[in-house]
Amino acid sequence: MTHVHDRHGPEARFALEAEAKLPTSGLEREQARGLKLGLPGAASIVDRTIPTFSRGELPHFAGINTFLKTPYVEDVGRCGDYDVAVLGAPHDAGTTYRSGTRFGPQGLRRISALYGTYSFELGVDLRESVSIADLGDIFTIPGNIEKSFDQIANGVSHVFGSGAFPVVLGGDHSIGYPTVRGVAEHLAGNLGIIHFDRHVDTQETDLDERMHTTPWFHATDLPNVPARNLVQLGIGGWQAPRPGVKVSRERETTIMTVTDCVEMGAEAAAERALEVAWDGTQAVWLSFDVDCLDAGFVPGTGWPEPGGFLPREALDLVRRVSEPGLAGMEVVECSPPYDSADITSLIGVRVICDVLATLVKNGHLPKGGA
Ligand SMILES: [Mn+2]
Repeated sequence: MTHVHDRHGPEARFALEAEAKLPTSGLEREQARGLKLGLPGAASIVDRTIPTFSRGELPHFAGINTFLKTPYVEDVGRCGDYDVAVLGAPHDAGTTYRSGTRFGPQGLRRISALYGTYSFELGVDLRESVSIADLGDIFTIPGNIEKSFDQIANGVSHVFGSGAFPVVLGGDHSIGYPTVRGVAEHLAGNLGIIHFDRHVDTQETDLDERMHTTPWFHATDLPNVPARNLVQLGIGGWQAPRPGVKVSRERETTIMTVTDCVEMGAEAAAERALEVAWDGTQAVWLSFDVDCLDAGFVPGTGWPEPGGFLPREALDLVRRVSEPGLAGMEVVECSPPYDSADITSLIGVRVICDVLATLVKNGHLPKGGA
């Protein structure tokens, strides 16, 4: 139906063909809503889709920064009306070196304004395919890790129970325990975990508390979250504490270093990760710590570590493991006070967008099928 010449690269050719098939009805709805709520533009404005008050995506530097400028849904009782619900977990009481991840949700939302809803290579326009709500943030309790855990577990449980796909904006990695708890309580079967990180995060306590070095010890103590279904990609360097390594050995988690993933190749590495996480499980949780990337790409994080993934390697892997059945995801350890030119938040948002678009491509979103 659409003629595209064959001198393009193969991926570009796919992209050009895919774009021709995407609808524009979502954009038209957004423009009509903008004119209704934001008044028609001044008489001198030639493009009559432009309102007087910015409503929706444009211009990228204007507006209130919800995630991807999606609607702020203040009534969390309505989150089940959406395919995807974004919620912040602004918690950094679990950090053991640099803090600041309490501002992670703000940083991620702020730079998400730079993104459109369309991915060229993936051939997906999120605006046309899924409804996304931004629920704002969980009320965490500064200085009280356990109460914050209970709040985060409540929030994630509510979202997952509503049928929306939860996207959690961290927060330090200690939130991995309550997020998993909030999902697992809904499942009759088991939950697997795919975890991107430089650090194992499997020790029982750190500095006498359940810090961001400990989420998977406690998550895999839950009755339906077997440690054998925890797979960790990108681990390595000088910050993987020995107590956690010991636990990984005892509990038979699966670890893949950066070298493992690169030398096996992304396809084989992702296949291994999926085999482990999906062995006998009903659903899988995706936990992405931005520090799985080389420190040069993520200055805004709690424990930057040289030698991690390149952004394109991590993005390739994360897309490959975004299979139907994913229960939800979190992006953690983004610490804007230490960031430079928003680049750490930028990659965090990119991971979320790539996962969502991949889930659209493979039919897991919108809920109930396309
Ligand atoms: Mn980490």
